Amino acid sequence: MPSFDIVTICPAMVTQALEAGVLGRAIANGTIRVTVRDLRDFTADRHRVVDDVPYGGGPGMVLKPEPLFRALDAIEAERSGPKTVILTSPQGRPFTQAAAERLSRIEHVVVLCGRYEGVDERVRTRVTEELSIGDYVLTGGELPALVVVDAVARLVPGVVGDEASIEGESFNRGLLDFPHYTRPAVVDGLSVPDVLLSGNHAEIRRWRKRQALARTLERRPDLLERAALDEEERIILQELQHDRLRGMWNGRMEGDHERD
Ligand code: 4GX
Repeated sequence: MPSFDIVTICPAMVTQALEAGVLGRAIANGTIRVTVRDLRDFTADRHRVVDDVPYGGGPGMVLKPEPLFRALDAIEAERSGPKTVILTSPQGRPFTQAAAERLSRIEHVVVLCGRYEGVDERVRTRVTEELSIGDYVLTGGELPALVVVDAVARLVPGVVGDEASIEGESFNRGLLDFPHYTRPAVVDGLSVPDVLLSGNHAEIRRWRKRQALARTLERRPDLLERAALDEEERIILQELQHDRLRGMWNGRMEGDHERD
């Protein structure tokens, strides 16, 4: 069974989040196992101090190395086999769906939640990968740890009810998702696109492909460089790029007209 250890100075925040929703159910029924460890339990002093001032001066505090080393020693003593130890930080490599898929094939993953200005640099000797969930600054590594565990756990067979929803989904093919609709067919004067009511499944498939490609081209053109497109998708993409160029050209010509 895949299992995770999360080491944090804020175990309540992590535990609470894990009790709810799809992950909560997967943990309750034993599909995955998550152990939340309080970093303060691995301190040796009366005040359970986990942080200290930075050598060289400067603002803020740094997580002390010994409690993190002792926590990792305790986790390693409980298990054999290779250790995957993740540190979440803005300095990490981007956490992507590809990374989630790789991690979902690993038996046991340890996630260290950083706090304050970060962790003593020597802790990185025990870290196998440093991951960032995005280019913004949070107050701690707990939310990133939960993001990583959530994205990885949902790929474990049995965690998400419908396996087909993982297979067909956005990012699986490296593209953004197509638009979804449900009943009623009209709401507040807004209709569902006719094609989705047509019952023509070949047309519906093509429409969805075009929508997914158009959105990706518009919002995340960077994804198209690595997307795995089939022949039909390559043709649709060429059409969309052609339409886009023509739109820009026509826009310029209208502008010229207005200036006359
Ligand atoms: N994606 N943060 C970590 C403290 C810290 C700093 C350096 C270790 C090294 C973040 C993110 C993120 C804020 C979590 C700083 N820990 N983590 N924390 N974005 O912003 O992963």
